[in-house]
Amino acid sequence: MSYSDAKRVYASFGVDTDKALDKLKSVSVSLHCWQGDDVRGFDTDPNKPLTGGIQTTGNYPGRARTPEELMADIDEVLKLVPGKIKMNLHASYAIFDGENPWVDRDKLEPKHFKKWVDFCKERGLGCDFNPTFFSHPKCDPLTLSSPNEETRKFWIEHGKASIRISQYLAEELGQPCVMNIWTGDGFKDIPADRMGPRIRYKEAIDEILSEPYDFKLVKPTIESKVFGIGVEAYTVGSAEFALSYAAMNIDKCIPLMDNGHYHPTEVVSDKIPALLAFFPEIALHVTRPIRWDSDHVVLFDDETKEICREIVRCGGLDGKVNIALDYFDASINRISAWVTGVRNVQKSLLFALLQPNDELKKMQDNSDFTQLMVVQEELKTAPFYDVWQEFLSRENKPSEYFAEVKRYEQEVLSLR
Ligand code: RNT
Ligand code: ZN
Repeated sequence: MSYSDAKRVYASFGVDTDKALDKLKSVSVSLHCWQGDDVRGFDTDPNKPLTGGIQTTGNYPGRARTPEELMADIDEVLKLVPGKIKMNLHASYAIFDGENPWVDRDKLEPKHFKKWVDFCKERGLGCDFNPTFFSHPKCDPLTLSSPNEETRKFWIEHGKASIRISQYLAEELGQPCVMNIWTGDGFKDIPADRMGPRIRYKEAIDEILSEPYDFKLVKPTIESKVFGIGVEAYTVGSAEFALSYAAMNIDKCIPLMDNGHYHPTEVVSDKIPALLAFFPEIALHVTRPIRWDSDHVVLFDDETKEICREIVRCGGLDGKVNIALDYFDASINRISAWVTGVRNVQKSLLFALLQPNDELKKMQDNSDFTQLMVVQEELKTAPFYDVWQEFLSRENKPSEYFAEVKRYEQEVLSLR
């Protein structure tokens, strides 16, 4: 089938494929730098274990070891993904050199991200940011919720430094910077005090957000989690904690949902309209949970499609939903992991944009559930492939990317 045939099929369902393609082009997806080096960063010993309840597994050759290697790998990804991309950095990816020697996380400054700003400017990208509250000797193991004054102070200073860096990124790049606060604070076993750490966490975030910033440019987000590896019994920043914090501070921050951070039968797709009934803006980490792991490569699967359908149906593409990727797989080619995940989010968004959403809503409101089921099922086998191929060709991106991934692996990654 060709694009024009596919266009006709979708038109018979009342869908304009050209309109869908135009919309998809404008949606920005935030690309997580940490897929390229298994979340190691450049500011601490790269051979230390990851802490904070997250883990990468696998030892596929070719991980990026320096800023130069990571940037080269991101360029390779940008060659292979269509659509609008934004960078997403963690503070641990600060770049130190002779002029700007190493400083600890509480002393980070915008200048440590100047090379990233240059990288983004040259490629016309915006940039999101994350303070890094894990994999560091000052995790005791708690950070913002630690009972130790000195530990807490260190991490609060890191949070404030991150606000200043986020403001710098937004100003330099002319696009808002989403700054995500996530800590892996929690306990392996049944705690004696669940309230104390949460009060300290709340007060610590208050202090971080007391650092001046323009809320139109810097969008602090609060990410919740259900449990992590080694912190199975209790997570300080639980769903209720994070959501309540965001709800009580609606003029200062927004909630972030990572779809790997809930109980297995809970779905973020259903939570999107629930939150948008109250919050003008939300943020997402799109990932794929499997059993105990929340960070597998995003696939073109039912829940990713459903998440994107809710984003589209709730008007999320008009500035209400900030979409970021968050996964890390060290067991396969990392470029491929990145590209596959980005493309699958975009495919899911396109799939959602190719639904006759107004018609489907009408069927629901008229209690015409029989037709609703039939039409939704018929649409699953509509010629989606041809519309996706059209998007790639309009964006001048190759349809097939595995051969190029393999070439880069042979010529670049395997030499590391
Ligand atoms: C961890 C959280 C968090 C991290 C990144 C690296 O479970 O999802 O967002 O993955 O900050
Ligand atoms: Zn996340």
